[in-house]
Amino acid sequence: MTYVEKVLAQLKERNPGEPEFHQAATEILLTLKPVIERHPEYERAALLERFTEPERVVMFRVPWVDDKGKVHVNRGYRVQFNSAIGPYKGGLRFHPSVNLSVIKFLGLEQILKNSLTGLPIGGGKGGSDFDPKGKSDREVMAFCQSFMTELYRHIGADTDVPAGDIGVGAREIGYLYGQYKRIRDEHTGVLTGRGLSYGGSLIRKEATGYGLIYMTEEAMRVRGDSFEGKTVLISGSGNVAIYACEKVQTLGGKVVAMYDSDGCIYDEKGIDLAVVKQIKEEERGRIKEYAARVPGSVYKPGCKNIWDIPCDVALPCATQNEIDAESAEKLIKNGVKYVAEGANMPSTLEAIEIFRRAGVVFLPAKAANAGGVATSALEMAQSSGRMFWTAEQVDVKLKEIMVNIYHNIDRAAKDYGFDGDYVMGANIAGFEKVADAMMAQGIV
Ligand code: NDP
Ligand code: 2IT
Repeated sequence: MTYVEKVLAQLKERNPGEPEFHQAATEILLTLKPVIERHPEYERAALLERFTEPERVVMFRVPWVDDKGKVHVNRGYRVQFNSAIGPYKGGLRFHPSVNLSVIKFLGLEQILKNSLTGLPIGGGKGGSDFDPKGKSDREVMAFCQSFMTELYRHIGADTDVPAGDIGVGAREIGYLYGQYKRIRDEHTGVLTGRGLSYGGSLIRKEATGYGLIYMTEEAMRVRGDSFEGKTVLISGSGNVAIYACEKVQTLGGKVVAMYDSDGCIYDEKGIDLAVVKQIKEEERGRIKEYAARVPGSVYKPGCKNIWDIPCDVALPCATQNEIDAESAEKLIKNGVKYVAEGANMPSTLEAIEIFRRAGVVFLPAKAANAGGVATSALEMAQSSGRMFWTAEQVDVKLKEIMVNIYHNIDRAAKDYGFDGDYVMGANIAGFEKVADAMMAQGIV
């Protein structure tokens, strides 16, 4: 058994019942074999054992009272995974499917993603099994205040800086920040994705979606290709999906389908994004409404069949494991050329293998969706400097970062003899910097 296989087997044994964490660790560790072969000193320093063991895991009770006076108890998490290259940084997810396995897979991915941005941020992730859907603003506020009443003691602008993820947007960040400030009595960059009136950065809201498209555009450009005239599928209809759609449309692509967890809309003429924004951002409604408002569009209950629709570009922007082997086969049969992951781990290990064998240009999440956290780091820089950059300044930096990441993962893949394999490239390029920093800092 090689060192990598031994660490992976131990990880599965030590962390039973955590399938998402096993999946992310398997994908990452197996691609690191050639790096380990070049660096035998890593095994002597138990580097992979340390890399896959979170520095700290916090789990806590979050009690809150609903509008009818009923008391609820949710579970809160913060996994502070790796601080070798900077303070822990990563989002908070509020969704009923959240458990320790989900937060650990997201945290592990975040370490390498944050390294790829080239900015000084370590990896962390947190969240709760609380479901903000269908709750009143007061209920969401009550939950956020209770959540922060425990979380505040573990975070700080130079220690750990949470942000949004599924179910955590501007409203939740506002309530969380308000409670942090009230307890600590200080204004700091302790959360990113803040509103513009209290320290947020321009373009943070758009950054993950825009960044995804900037990287895909670069992968197209080097192949003499572009978004012009391309048919695009985007899963989800949340923050990442909406701003990916916006950028695709400005580059001349046609987005024909989006979804939420109830069902999928198909609009042959191209999605009218203003209608989607109105429904999702203003009304917090369901995507089904779109078909009622836009003549010629159709709604299909159940969201998985989005991948049956023929397209040139597929952009999964909802959640983990939304593209399985069957969906990957369908996409390939229908001629997909590019798959770029806006969501975290949206493709199963089998689906990735199918894309790889078919020669699809596959841009993995930790590279393709790094624009969000990169812009969070730009928000941290603005907070520390007590100043703001213009939207154009932030957007230029974001684009530069995404283009750089593309070339770094391309170079790392080539360097190790895996030309065009961006899963290898992203894991290797992300890991090299973290490994170097961990080795330099001794056994900690
Ligand atoms: P939002 O909460 O804004 O939107 C999530 C979207 O995905 C909604 O349309 C939601 O539908 C759908 N969705 C969520 N869970 C499921 C599910 N189990 N099955 C089907 N659909 C689902 O989240 P974001 O747009 O912020 O996040 C989307 C993805 O992007 C996540 O994987 C996140 O980790 C990743 N990401 C986000 C970043 C950010 O900056 N926000 C940065 C990098 C990655 P419904 O409303 O019905 O639940
Ligand atoms: O998955 C992610 O990178 C995010 N949810 C964004 C994290 C951040 O700190 O901006």
